[in-house]
Amino acid sequence: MAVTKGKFVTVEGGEGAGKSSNLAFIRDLLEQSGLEVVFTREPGGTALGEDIRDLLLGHKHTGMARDTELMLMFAARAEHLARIILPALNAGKWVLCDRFTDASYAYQGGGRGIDMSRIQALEEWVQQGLKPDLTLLLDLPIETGLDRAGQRSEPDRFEVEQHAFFERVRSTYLEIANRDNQRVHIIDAAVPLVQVQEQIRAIMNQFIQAELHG
Ligand code: Z5A
Repeated sequence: MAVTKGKFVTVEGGEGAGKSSNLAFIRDLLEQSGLEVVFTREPGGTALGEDIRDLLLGHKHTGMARDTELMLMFAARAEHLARIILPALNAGKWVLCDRFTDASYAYQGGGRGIDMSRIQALEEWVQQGLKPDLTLLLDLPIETGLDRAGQRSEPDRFEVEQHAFFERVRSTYLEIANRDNQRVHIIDAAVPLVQVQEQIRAIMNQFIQAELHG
């Protein structure tokens, strides 16, 4: 499964980090370089995955067991890989995904306290070696992110969590970035959008140049 042609780019971050605000910008950068981009998200990205997303983010199953939550994330991911991500990569397209498995480590591992080795076992089973080629982690203090997110619609099943949950999510993301610093780039997302996009542009241009021109 790990043999692919296109490149796999993911964007991660906590609440209100600005993923939605920056994904279109990243997509434009890729397309301006002449790349064919498949833009998708997790949980979701397929018809079945979007149904699972509704179960995960909605309030119908408040109190869902944490193992159920983790396995639903990976069930949606298995479908997403089989139907969207792998066919696109194998066809030479680039895939730009709003969240992926780092979020399972951050939210289900860090946030909910599931043993990381159990998440790793699912990752190996479902992904069989496939990992993103590049990940942008939009990082900012919890308070700033919650203030920004609070100005939007109804909170989902994750957004109603307590401050300590989001601190654990953030520190797990930062641990991943420090451990896997070739793949994961930390973006300071607390600054104005134009400055966030300057950081993103620098990393994306360097990555695209390296991939296209060696
Ligand atoms: N999840 C999980 O637990 N495990 C997994 O494996 C996966 C996911 C894959 C999916 O939600 C949820 O699933 C997520 C983790 C969990 N938890 N939650 N919640 P999502 O990713 O779809 O939703 P989200 O995290 O809430 O992201 P979002 O809705 O896309 O928000 P955002 O991207 O973080 O922020 P935004 O909408 O771009 O910006 C928020 C506001 O801030 C907005 O008004 C912007 O105009 C403003 N903004 C953005 N940037 C700036 C700057 N730089 N300055 C000032 N204001 C700004």
